[in-house]
Amino acid sequence: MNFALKIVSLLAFVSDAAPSIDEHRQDFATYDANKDGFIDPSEVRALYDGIKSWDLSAYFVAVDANENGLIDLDEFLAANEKHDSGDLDIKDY
Ligand SMILES: [Ca+2]
Ligand SMILES: [Ca+2]
Repeated sequence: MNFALKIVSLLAFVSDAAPSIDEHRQDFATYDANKDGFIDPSEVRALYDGIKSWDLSAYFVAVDANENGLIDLDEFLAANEKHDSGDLDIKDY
């Protein structure tokens, strides 16, 4: 699986139709295992067992807009919005 496909699977579990904001909020809640309002690298790692460290880093570089090492709901929704419009700018490592 190449990196771009991994990002797609990280950003949307199923996306036959463009998911609604509510669905993205539910996805966020699923990712945020400890419900502290942020997705941290260990939570992504827990969901995607075996994800490579550099893929994980690249995901955070792409989504963590304020570079604090955590993904908040706004960042998650913004990334999903870009993803849904086919516009997410991620380098293909
Ligand atoms: Ca969390
Ligand atoms: Ca952040």
